[in-house]
Amino acid sequence: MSTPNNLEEVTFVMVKPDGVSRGLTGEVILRIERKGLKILALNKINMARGQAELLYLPHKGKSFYEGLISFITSGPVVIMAVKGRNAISAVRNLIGSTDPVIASPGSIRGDFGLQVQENVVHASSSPEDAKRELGIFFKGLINEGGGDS
Ligand code: RTP
Ligand code: MG
Repeated sequence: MSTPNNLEEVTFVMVKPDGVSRGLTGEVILRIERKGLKILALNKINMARGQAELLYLPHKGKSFYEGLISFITSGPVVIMAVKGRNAISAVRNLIGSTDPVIASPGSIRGDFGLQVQENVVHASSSPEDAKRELGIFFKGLINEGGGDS
């Protein structure tokens, strides 16, 4: 986890198919907004396999990669661009550790998950990842300045 540095950042957040089908989209949005972060853009999509492969390119070749691609394309997801002070670290703290069993109670995964793959939410883990991931799903938003209200 990087040290807070007072940067205004935009991060990519997604409610995964398990979170959407369980009706947890509102809960995730509530926690993001309650924290003081702003949702710049939001969309409900069925992720194409090509988009999933781009999103999870850093995991290509890992044992869980194929299962992850199948899972993430198995049903609708809700994608968001989220802005605020140190938004990347702030959202990672809100969502908790990858494995919901280990994730702290009070975090989204800690409160709502039990499976490492079906762990409710995704969020970018570094400025480089945020830029890359936003570029896949919200092309133009950053360079155009985004809607800031
Ligand atoms: P995410 O990218 O979804 O926000 O999650 P993360 O950074 O906490 O975890 P990451 O290491 O990037 O892994 C991406 C997603 O792959 C699934 N996974 N399964 N079976 C496994 O051991 C395993 N490890 C990871 C999870 O859905 C994880 O969120
Ligand atoms: Mg990750």
